Amino acid sequence: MVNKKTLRLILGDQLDENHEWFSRDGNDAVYVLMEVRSETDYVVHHVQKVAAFFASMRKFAETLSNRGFRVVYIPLDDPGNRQSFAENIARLVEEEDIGRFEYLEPDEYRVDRELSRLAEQLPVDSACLSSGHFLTRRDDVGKFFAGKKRFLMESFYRHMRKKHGILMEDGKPAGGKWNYDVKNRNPYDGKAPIPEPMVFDNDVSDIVRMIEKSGVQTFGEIEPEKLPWPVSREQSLALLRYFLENGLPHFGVYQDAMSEESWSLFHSRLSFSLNTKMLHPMEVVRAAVEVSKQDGKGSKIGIEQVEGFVRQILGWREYVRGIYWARMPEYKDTNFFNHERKLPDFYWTGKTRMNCMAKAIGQSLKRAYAHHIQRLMVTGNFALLAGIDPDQVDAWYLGVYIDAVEWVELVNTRGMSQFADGGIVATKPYIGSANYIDSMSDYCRNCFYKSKKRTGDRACPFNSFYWEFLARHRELLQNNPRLGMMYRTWDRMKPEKRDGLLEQARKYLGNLDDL
Ligand code: FAD
Ligand code: DLZ
Ligand code: SF4
Repeated sequence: MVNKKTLRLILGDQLDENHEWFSRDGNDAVYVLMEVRSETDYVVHHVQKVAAFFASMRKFAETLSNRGFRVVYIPLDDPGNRQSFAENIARLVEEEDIGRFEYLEPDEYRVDRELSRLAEQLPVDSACLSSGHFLTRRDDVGKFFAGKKRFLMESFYRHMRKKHGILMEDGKPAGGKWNYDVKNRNPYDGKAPIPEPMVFDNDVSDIVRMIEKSGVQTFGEIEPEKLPWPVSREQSLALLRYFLENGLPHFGVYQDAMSEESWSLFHSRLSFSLNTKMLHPMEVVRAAVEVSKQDGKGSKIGIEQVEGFVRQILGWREYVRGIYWARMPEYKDTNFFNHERKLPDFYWTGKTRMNCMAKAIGQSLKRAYAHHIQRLMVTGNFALLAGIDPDQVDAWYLGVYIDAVEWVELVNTRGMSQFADGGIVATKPYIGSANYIDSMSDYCRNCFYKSKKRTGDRACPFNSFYWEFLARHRELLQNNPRLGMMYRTWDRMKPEKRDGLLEQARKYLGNLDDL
């Protein structure tokens, strides 16, 4: 009897050359990658994001073929493409001599359900295998916090440091402290030269033409001959090396800074490589720790820089993924404040007189990238203060960023940024007035609005929004110990001052699109 073949699905965010599926060159399985409308259309994506995923998938397929694996690649415009994972797999199983179907744990709930339903229906054996793409299993975080109302990232992070022996010395945190955040909150002061962002100039004109011809709706800008994002493991490793040399030495100190001088400052821009699995989180963490040990006795990279970076990957990244799997599908519908205002049009155009918003949105549309504090304290802060419907906020974040995949986008947006989960992720809403933005950036000095003004002509909207938000949600928030001081300040204000702030905010809120 002739052995039937095994069909193995590789999703667009599973481009891990070192997975055990590929541990020896060539084997009998048939590997399939597919460009499908179900993935291009579940939200409107930035054109760079679609192009970068497709270019990376094509490159990956080519690498596997060169290593002797049998690869089926279904492009978006293939006439036989049935435009969903399930339907294409069903067709292949029917038409090829397939005896078994295997796939790796998908990272998105939507795809997970689609594939588990498919597996039940296929006429052949199926198996869903662990991907090994993370440092935790899907349910580890849920188990770690079992029975707790709040999921404190810090305790999970310390557990991960100990478990993996990262930045640990004799059972204690290297340098004597777990957390160097206080040293990591500087605005950019010009003391270190900002590295020029490393770009790759990948030519994706064919892909962009195909996307357009197929009628896929996208937004944002692209130079099709010069896609700046890494689309292979080789390019990803080059970006990692560049970051270790140029960004990491100042990563921690400026990680919350924002500046018109640079769109990525000292950030790594490795999120696309990590989320497509072209890089493994542990190799990135270890590389950062290793490089900080070099240079003989006195390391040139301080512990507060490396710890700040390690915390993002070993801590935050694994933590948000765990929350996603612990709380889906309900998490996607959370709306603690019952916010329902429409997302202003300027999120799609960048056209607003608020300089911080124009800069953060403008670079997002142009580059499919903004760094963390722009996402959290500018665009996210504004949406939260203005009471925007979290579904619309989510759709924007899920579409616009090169690294936006739901498991990481949703918890950051709904949870961390919009407090829509009522405080599972954040101990208090991340809100700030112009005072915060002015202290961490140079945006306010070139703004139409006046950062110091709370009411009246050209008063910065963030100022009155801040107080109106606290007043509006007093019942939900006043018992939060981290907000007590703000409510006391509000209560001490003269009634006319409070009324003035509320009136100013309501005036602006009535005409958000005109800001
Ligand atoms: P760096 O600052 O260089 O950090 C290094 C790495 O740490 C990142 O590449 C990323 O893998 C990880 N990391 C850092 N912060 C976080 C975090 N909060 N959660 C998870 N991982 C983190 N990140 C995404 O990967 N995809 C998203 O869709 C996404 N959406 C976000 C939405 C909002 C509202 C907010 C506030 C944050 C979001 N983040 C998201 C987290 C973070 O902003 C990005 O990971 C980061 O900006 C990517 O740029 P970088 O690679 O230069 O990061
Ligand atoms: C983001 C994306 C896009 C736009 N298109 C595809 C695609 O056509 N085929 C594919 O396999 N993956 C794509 N991706 C990434 C997927 O959305 C991601 O692989 C799944 O959501 C699983 O997490
Ligand atoms: Fe943003 Fe207000 Fe500063 Fe203008 S003044 S940049 S709107 S915080």
